[in-house]
Amino acid sequence: MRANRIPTEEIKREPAAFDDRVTADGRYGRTAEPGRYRLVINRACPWAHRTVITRRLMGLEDTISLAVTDPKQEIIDGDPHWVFTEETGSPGDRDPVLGIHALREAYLARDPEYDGGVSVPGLVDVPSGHLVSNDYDRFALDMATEWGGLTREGAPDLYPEPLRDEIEEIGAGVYRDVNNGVYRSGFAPDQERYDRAVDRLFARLDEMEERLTDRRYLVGDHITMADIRLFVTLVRFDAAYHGHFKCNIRKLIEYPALWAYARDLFQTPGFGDTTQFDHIRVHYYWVHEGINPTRIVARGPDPRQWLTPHGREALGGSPFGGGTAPGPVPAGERVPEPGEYRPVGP
Ligand SMILES: N[C@@H](CCC(=O)N[C@@H](CS)C(=O)NCC(=O)O)C(=O)O
Repeated sequence: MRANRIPTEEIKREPAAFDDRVTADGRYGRTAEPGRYRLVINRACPWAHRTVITRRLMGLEDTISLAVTDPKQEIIDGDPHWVFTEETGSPGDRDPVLGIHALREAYLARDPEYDGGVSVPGLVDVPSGHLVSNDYDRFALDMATEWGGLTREGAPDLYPEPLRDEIEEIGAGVYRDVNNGVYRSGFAPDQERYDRAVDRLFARLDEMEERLTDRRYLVGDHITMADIRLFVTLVRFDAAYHGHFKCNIRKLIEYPALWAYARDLFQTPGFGDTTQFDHIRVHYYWVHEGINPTRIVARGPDPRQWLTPHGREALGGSPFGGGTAPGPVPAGERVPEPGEYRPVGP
C-alpha cells in the first residue's frame, strides 16, 4: 500500500528488507563500535521511536549517532520518501554524516537493484553508507541486550531473561491490535475491515486499562520493552490516531489508568524528551493525502496535558530497577517541551 493513495487493500507488513545484526561480540558478522552506525529516523514514526527510546535509556547516544528526517517527506517517483531538509536541520538538504538526501540512497548503496519499500528506522553503516537493517524490533532488542560494554553505567535491563516470554506475549497482542491496529483502522479499504480493526484495537486497550489499574508497568516492577512498545502508540493516540485514523471510540485521556500510565512514562527521561508532537501531527495529516486530501493538519490537543501529575508512584515499582535514569538529552537532539509548542486554540 502506498501511504499517499486512497487505500484499496488492507495494510500489509512485509518482513524487513535487511536485517543484519550488530552485537558487541560480532557473532552475527557485524560488531558494535562507537561512531560506526547511524540511526536514521523520523520523529513521527512509532517504530522509529521504539529504537530512539531504547538508545537513550541504554545510553548509546554517543555510540550510535542520530539522523532525523523531515516529517513531510518528499514525493520521489510517485511515492513519499524520507528525506533530509534544511527545515529539519540538515544543511544543504543532505545528512551531514552520510551525505545523502533520501534514505533510499542507503538502501540502494546496499543493493543497487533494490526496488522495495523504504522505511524508518534504518540503521546505516557510516563508512560504506550501506543500510544494515530496517528490522526495528530486532535492533531495538539488540541495543537493549547485545551492546554490553558500550552502554552507559546504570543502564536498565529492558529485557530481563525471566520476563521475556511474558513481554513477548503481551507484545504480540499490542503489536497486532494496537501498534499496527491503528494503521489497519486508518488505512482500512472498507467499512467491514475498519470496524474489525477498531473493535480489536479498543478491546485490547480496554484489556491494557484493566491490567494497568493496579500495576505500574506492563510486566514486572520496572520499565521493559513491553512498555516502550505500548507507549509509542499511546503518545500519538489523541494527536493523530483518534482523528486522522478514526480511532475514536474513546480518547486516551478517557482511560484513567492508561492515561496516567502514559503520562508517567512521558515524564520519565527517555520518553517525553524524545517525543515531538509537531512532527507527529504534521507527518500523519500531511503525508497521507489519500485519507486526508486537504492536508489540513489538526492542531490539538494541547501537549501541556502530558505534564499533569499522574500519581502512579503509589502503585510501587520503579522505572529503572537497579539502574538509573539517563542524563540530559545530548545537544542537537533536543525536542520542544510540551509548553514550547504554539498554544492551541484561538
Ligand atoms: N518497516 C516496518 C515498520 C516501519 C514503518 O512502517 N515505518 C513507516 C513510518 S511510521 C515507514 O517508513 N513507511 C514508509 C513510508 O512512510 O514511506 C514494517 O513495515 O514492519
